[in-house]
Amino acid sequence: MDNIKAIIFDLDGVLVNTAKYHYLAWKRLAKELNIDFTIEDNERLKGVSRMKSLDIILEIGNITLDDDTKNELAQKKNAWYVEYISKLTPADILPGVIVFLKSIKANGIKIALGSASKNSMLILTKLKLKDYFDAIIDGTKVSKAKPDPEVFLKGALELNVLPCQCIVFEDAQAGIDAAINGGMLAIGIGSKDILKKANLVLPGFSNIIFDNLEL
Ligand code: B16
Ligand code: MG
Repeated sequence: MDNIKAIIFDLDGVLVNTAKYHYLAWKRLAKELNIDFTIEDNERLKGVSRMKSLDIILEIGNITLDDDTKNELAQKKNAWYVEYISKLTPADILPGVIVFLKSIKANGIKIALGSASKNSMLILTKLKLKDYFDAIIDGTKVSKAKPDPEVFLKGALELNVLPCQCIVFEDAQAGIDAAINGGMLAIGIGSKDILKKANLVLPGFSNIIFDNLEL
């Protein structure tokens, strides 16, 4: 742990549970398209880009559409999603996150965001979390989706640290793969059964401080 200089956080599913709002908005769209989209299907969308998520839903419904129609549908889903997350407040930050962020800062470790979401800025603003971050890399700044390591490597570069000096916190297998592909340590937030390749898996940040992390 002595060589660790930065921590990079995924957003959805790690700092805040926005997955439920993604689900509500995709479910609404699926209903309009007469596709039966379940909460189990929603697991496949975690950490995946907006367009790839739509592709998965269309695949479930066995529907093929042209790019213009797909763009329209993705925009429609996003408008609903933005409406849902407009109600987010700091009370929606997941338990233990603030204490953990403060313990990182107290150790002189830098903090970055590495999220696929193009709505990251809006979410961080609503949660009043922006000031904790020394670098924010999100879906508006990357061209390659996780498991490509681009989002995390850009974070390391912006913080001026080496990938091997970074720990990534992720809730999606694609994100764990991205961290490992980038030569970083990966800590999963969630279940060991799903996040099999992570160096460590924690159920969440309750009672976790940087000083007590054992890797
Ligand atoms: P948006 P993360 C990801 O965020 C979500 O997990 C994923 O479900 C979503 O489709 C993706 O962001 C794109 O989000 O439509 O807001 O651009 O987990 O990488 O923080
Ligand atoms: Mg996530």
